[in-house]
Amino acid sequence: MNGPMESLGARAGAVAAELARRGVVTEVREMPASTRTAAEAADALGCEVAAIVKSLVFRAPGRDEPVLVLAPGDRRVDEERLAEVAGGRLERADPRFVKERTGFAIGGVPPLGHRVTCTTFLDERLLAHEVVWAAAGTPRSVFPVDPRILAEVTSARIVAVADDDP
Ligand code: 5CA
Repeated sequence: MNGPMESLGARAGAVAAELARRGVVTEVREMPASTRTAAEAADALGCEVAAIVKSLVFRAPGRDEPVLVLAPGDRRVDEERLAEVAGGRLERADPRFVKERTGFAIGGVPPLGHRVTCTTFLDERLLAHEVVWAAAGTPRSVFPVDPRILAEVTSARIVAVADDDP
C-alpha cells in the first residue's frame, strides 16, 4: 500500500500519486521537522546523511533541458566527473530554472514527477544502502525507496560522480 495519500498536502500527494502510478511501493511521510537539506532530513529521520538522496538540477550552459543528478546527501558532486559522464560541462541550475522545469522549489525537489522529463544520473554510492530517502515535493516530506528501484523508475544512468571524501 502507498499509505494514507488523502492526508497529504497537494504537492506531496502529487508525488505519492506519481510513485504509485510507477508501481513504487512506498509511503510519503510529512515530517514534523524540516527536511529541506540532506542533513536536516537525516536528523528528522534518524538515518545516515549518506542515505538521503539529493535531487540536484543541472543544465548545460545556454540549454533548456534539465539534467537531474541523484546524489548521496553526504557528498558533493564532482563537476569534472559529471562533465565526463554527461559529455560536456554542466552548471547548477538557478532556483527559477529548477522551479519552472521541475515544478518544485529547491529543498523539496523530488527525483521524479517533474513537469519536464529530465535526463537522470544516479550516483552508485546510493546503491550501498538497502533503503534511501528522497524528497517528496516539499521541504518537509520524504519517502523511502530501494535505490535500485529508484534508478529503474527514473530511467537513471548509474554513474560515479560523487566526491571521494565526504
Ligand atoms: N529535501 C532535501 C533532502 S531530500 C533536499 O531537497 N536536498 S537537496 O540537496 O536535494 O536540495 C537542496 C540542494 O539545493 C542543496 O544541496 C543545494 O546544493 C541546492 N541549492 C540550494 N540553494 C541553491 C541555489 N540558490 N541555487 C542552486 N542550488 C541550490
